[in-house]
Amino acid sequence: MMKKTLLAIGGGLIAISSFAVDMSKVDKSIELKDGSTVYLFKDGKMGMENKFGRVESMKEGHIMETKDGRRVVMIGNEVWRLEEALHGDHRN
Ligand SMILES: [Cu+2]
Repeated sequence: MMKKTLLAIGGGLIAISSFAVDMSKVDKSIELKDGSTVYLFKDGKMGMENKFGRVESMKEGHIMETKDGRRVVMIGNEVWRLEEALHGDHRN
């Protein structure tokens, strides 16, 4: 789900997305207990984003706990792919 934030800049209203993930590459995202997010790519591999919105490297096989108490095993460590999915639209 996209959270839209309205910012008043120079008298005009600009809608920005605080969640700029290219969802065409990401199958789903899972919120973790510590506030970070795991993005699951369509090929089953994962990338991690910490609670500050930065892409983080994590060892494959690491067990993470989701917000609702389930366990997720880290598959892959798609740092660069996630970086591109999250921030690729910032580049020209
Ligand atoms: Cu992880």
